[in-house]
Amino acid sequence: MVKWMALTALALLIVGVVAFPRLGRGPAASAQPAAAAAGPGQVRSYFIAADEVVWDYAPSGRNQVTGEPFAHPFERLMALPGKGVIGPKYKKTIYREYTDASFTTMKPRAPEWAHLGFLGPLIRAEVGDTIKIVFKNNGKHPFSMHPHGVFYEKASEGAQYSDGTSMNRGVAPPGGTHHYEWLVPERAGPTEHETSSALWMYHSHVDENLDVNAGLIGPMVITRRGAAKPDGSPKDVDREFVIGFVEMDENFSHHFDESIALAVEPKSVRKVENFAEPDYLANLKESLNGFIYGHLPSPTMKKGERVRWYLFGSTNFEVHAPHWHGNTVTANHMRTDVVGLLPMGMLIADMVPDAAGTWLFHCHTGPHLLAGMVGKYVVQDAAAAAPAATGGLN
Ligand SMILES: [Cu+2]
Repeated sequence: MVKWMALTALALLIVGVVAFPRLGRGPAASAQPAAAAAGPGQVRSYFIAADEVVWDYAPSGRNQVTGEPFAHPFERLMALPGKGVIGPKYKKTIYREYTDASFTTMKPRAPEWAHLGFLGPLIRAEVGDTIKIVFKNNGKHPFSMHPHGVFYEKASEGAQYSDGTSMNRGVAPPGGTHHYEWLVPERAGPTEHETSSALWMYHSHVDENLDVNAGLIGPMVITRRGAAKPDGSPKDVDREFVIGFVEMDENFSHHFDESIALAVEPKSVRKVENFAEPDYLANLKESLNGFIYGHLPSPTMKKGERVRWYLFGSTNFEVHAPHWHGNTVTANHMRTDVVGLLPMGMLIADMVPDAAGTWLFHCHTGPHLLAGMVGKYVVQDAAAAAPAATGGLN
């Protein structure tokens, strides 16, 4: 009996030694470590294409902050068509959401998300979920979707570089499709000291500068496990806004030549590399989600609501200082009304507005404000009807 028990114990020990590494640590498990990293949450599917568009940074042709025609020479340089400049319209490639893998019907963007502008669709998940994306490249260059924060295998990284293997890491050729699978483990969500949701981004990372300056960038919000409504948004927040302080260097976009062709006098547009020359600056767009000089569809909320602002920067040489007039926020546990964004930096600011009115929201970096990095947000009295669809020019 003792001998049998000893043999059984020995057998269990051997099985344990052999089997245990397969569960989490041995070579056999390395093909799918992600399953253990995420959790038994939902699969959230998205169908996203890279589409070519002509984007207008200032569609009304007027300064929507002053309410006047563009007058200052710098405003005119940035926002009006004319001799030697391209004007407010540029050829771009942006991420757009579709209803299914046929990519025939675009998914309508809800009115309260009109402020996203040229940003890609908001991808949402809760910790424990899996994000699956079918990506269709309708552009003329190879493009990808490279995510920040979430867990991915190489095939879902969206960036090609030498690491000793030759596999495709998630780049779709022109006309091609790629399937991404991103897992959402705890480390993709907020820490216990943060708000109930975390902000990330995704962007194309084939020729990163040219791709992002072409327009391929979008937001992703991950909500703490158990803290999300069915749509993935945090339960403890009434209203969310995503604002990219997006400096688009159109001089370094895939589409610069095509954009020059949109100018009223294409032959008069000079290509220069000196950052300080007006011909260069005219194509350095300091935008909020692709809008300049007050054209951002105004984020609209009610007094007393729990409002979450998700802010991020883009990929050029830039430092932004988002500033709210009229109300304050809590960001990084600090009460403030100015925050800072480094290139591709991400930040969450929570606001419970107590001052009703239409207020400025702008970058406090002087040259950026001059170049049009300014919009407005609206706080309605609590008794007002539901906030109207934000049409932009209010
Ligand atoms: Cu700025």
